[in-house]
Amino acid sequence: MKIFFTGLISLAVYVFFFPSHNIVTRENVSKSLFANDHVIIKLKSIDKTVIAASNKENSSGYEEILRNIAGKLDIGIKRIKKLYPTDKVHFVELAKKYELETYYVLFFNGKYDIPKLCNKIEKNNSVDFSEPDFIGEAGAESSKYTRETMVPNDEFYGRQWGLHNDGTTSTSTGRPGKKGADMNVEKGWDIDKGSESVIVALLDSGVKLDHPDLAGRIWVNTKETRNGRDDDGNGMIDDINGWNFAYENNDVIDDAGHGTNIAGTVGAVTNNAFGYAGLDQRCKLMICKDLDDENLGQYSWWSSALYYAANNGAKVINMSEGGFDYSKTLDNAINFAYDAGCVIVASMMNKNNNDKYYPGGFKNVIAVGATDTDDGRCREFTWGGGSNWGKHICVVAPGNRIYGLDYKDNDNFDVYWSGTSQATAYVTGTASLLLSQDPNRSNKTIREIISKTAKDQVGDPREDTPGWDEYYGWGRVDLYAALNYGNNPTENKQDEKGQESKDENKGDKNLEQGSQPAKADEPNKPDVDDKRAKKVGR
Ligand SMILES: [Ca+2]
Ligand SMILES: [Ca+2]
Ligand SMILES: [Ca+2]
Ligand SMILES: [Ca+2]
Repeated sequence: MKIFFTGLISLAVYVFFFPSHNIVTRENVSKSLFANDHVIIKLKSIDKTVIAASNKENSSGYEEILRNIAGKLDIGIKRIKKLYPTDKVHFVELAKKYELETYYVLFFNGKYDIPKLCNKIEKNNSVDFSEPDFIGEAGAESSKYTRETMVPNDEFYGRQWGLHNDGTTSTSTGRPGKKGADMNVEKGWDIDKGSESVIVALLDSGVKLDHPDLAGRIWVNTKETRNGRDDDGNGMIDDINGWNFAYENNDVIDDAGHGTNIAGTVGAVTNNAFGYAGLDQRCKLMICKDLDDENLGQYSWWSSALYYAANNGAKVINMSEGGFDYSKTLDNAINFAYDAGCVIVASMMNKNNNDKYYPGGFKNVIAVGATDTDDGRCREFTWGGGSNWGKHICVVAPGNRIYGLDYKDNDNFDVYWSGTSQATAYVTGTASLLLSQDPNRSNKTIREIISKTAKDQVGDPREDTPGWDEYYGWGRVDLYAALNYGNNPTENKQDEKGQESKDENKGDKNLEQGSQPAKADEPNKPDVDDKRAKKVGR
């Protein structure tokens, strides 16, 4: 018999009580979610000559402006936080271009109508804009699974249908799996297994740093030592393996589980007769914890994590997370990281509809949907939901029932997660392998190769029409084809055909849906107490 423990994120939790981050919801009005004890304020850049004459640091000048604004509006300031702690070493000019030093988070005492407050703040002449600190969530949910008949041995690779699909795993809706409906990795690994010089940033819930199946895979900031000082001048103190943006410290241990599954999917130690195989066998994983212990994340955390990842050498940024709200702040942070050369991969999210989620909805992001074991769009994950679609989708990849590493127990391998999160991790691994093969490839080139070599018309022909379509994007990613790019004369032909389809921007289709959006919003969190016990920070 199967035993499921679900980690469903509950809207009821947001509504009734959320002690650590003061979350409110306006679910009955829209789907916006934002923090209610602070707002983001983007100030106008101060004239540098004025600053010089007044003999003040820029930051104290900005803080003075913020205090004036708060004073006029009678807001009691609790704390002023720079959204982007100044990195004095990396991409200094680019940071100026994007005016990152003018972004602040203003924490206040008392309760306010946040959108109204932002409007009032925006009326001040010194302010470019003010917006709520929106909240998104991880793009997957977990289940635990006890197998009924198969006798497990110590080789779990057979469960990883996304890497090698033998057709024995059925879809969530009971359709048979399809042999070969996978990332085509075994042939891909003959071409390239990865490179230690490629850094992949995981913007997620953290990672189980001591997991033996991640040994040697975690990025180490060699310019930093544990001494209470910011040795490398990147704005963060003792950031050895990354940074915890959710709790503002250097402890990047996973307290929610999502991040450890993603880390293993991208980069579990392969071929060590233990646990699972990672798609990229050598890249280094930079841990940017930007989801809290409930797998929720504020956009301010995501934005400063993007800044950190880009500054500290990440070439690929995995964002298996998404929020419903558009944000200028997050948009700007994405563009900064993209201009810094990063490939940014993010989830379409899991509502089985065409709602647009961010950062997946931004132009400079590779937005990834999920397929099931039959190569069809996942219309129902193991826990419900389904892979979103829309005009911004780039590609799809396996994302249902993705077994991986557990964040609590190094010897437990009976955990799988399902969602566009896992599909995102597979595309991230593809991108990092393409960079291993040729480190000079730009983010634009990486996107092109992944798009052009994706397998078209693998799913339901009513959705997966020839060329790009809004359900599968360019198709299901194929690692071998990607690494073999340039050696296959049929690739360009497919691309031309697909580009035409994309430009047409298909209208609505009257498609029969395989499943209804499932009850992802119902509270069901049996292990909450354990999570509370492990909570870090504040
Ligand atoms: Ca540092
Ligand atoms: Ca230090
Ligand atoms: Ca392994
Ligand atoms: Ca298609």
